[in-house]
Amino acid sequence: MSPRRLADISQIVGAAKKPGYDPSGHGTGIVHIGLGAFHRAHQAVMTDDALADAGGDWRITGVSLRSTEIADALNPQNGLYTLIERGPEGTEARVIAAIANVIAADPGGTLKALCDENIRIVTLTVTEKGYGIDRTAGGPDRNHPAVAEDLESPETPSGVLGLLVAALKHRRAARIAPFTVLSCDNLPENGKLLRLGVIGFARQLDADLADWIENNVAFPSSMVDRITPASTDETLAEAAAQTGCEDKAAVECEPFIQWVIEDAFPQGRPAWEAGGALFVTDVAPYERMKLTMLNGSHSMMAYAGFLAGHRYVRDVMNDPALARLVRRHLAAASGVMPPLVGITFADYGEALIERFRNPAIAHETYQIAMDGTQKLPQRIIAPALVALEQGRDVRPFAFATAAWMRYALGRKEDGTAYELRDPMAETIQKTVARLSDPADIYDGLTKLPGLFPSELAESRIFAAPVTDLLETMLDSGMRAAIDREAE
Ligand code: CS2
Repeated sequence: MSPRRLADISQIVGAAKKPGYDPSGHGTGIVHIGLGAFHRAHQAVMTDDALADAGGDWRITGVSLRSTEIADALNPQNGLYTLIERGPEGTEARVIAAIANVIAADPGGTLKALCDENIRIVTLTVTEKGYGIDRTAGGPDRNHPAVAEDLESPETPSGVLGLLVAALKHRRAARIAPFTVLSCDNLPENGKLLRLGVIGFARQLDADLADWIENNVAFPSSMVDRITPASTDETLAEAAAQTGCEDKAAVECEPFIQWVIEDAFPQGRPAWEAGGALFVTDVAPYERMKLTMLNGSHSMMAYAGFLAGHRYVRDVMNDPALARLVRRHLAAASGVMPPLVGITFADYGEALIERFRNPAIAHETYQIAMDGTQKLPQRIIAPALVALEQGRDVRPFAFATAAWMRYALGRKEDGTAYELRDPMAETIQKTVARLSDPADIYDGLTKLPGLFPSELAESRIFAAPVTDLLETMLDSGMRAAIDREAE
């Protein structure tokens, strides 16, 4: 007989830890947009800790803008799901009760939830491409489909900027205090960026509203960190073993968790420090460190590792030549940042190596390779430019760039095609179609809009190693390129 579906804490019969509070005693105070595995392994967990420690009406209404999959999994479970932490020494499970309900593919329902006076914070994990912000100009990106659509019909929005602005407009008119907007995506100064996007979007419609948002709404920045691979059947099987219940929304992650948040919450906030959150006045240096070191080396590993035939990050770390290149990348990345009080970059790098090596985490290189055009600017290109300006070694960044360019060709060395999974996939394909000369590929890809600043792209110091490395990757293969580079 198959086990009963998880729907109530009293059903849990396995080793999984139960929530330290009665969820029915707490109202909702947060709307979270982008209810993927990462949110369930990170902010929802810290909120669960905060509820257990300090109480409050801070449960979460989750929103999935397009897909209904997670709502179909979580709503029948009353928001309960199992978190599986996999460390080198073993696995621990706990049931999280912070999510109260899920709204899916329902813009009207989402707007209503955002207008609810009990909601004091809106958190977001919509990925880099989800915001619709022009990062170079700092404002809404009119070419983003949801932005374009919502500017046409701002009363019935369905995208991030449109929904936030419509909700703030309604709250202002109804004299309900605005919510605080907290971005939790891997973008530099994510709060500032989102603020510019929201105010810029509002300004297209109503200058008074834009001014009011500017003066009344807080957009703290935050740095988030926890390695969270996509859930698999094994995740669900582990959850069933640990809870005695069927759980279709289980997630798995590493034991490490970090959240650094700018403390600007005029309408209050959960006691997230109970889960280990660090509140600071300036998140930017923490964000830069994480994006440049963790995410930068992740992207390098993803492109080079995928093409060298490594399915998981842990396999990359078991490849001695690639592991050397990861260390080299981390060292170069730590060289382009000003010091951060209280943190030794070399120690942070060693800790990252241990995390990447975690044998219990199956994190696919193909998953990390997704959305390269959205990730490269902050992970590889900005650090490369700093290295160039400071006369430092640009080679590690050139290697990562060449690996991405090789990946952008969309076929493995045996000719098998794979999907690029990038919002610019079509443009990339058009750009590289029929190109075989590394210099032409370099030229085409560095001219994609908004990606490579011309100071970097046109510098021989950067262009020469990228095209040389790309040539080796094309002529002799990724394996040879890695081995030669690691010598
Ligand atoms: C990864 C991140 O998929 C990716 O691009 O680099 O999701 C990474 O695992 C997280 O940022 C870790 O906190």
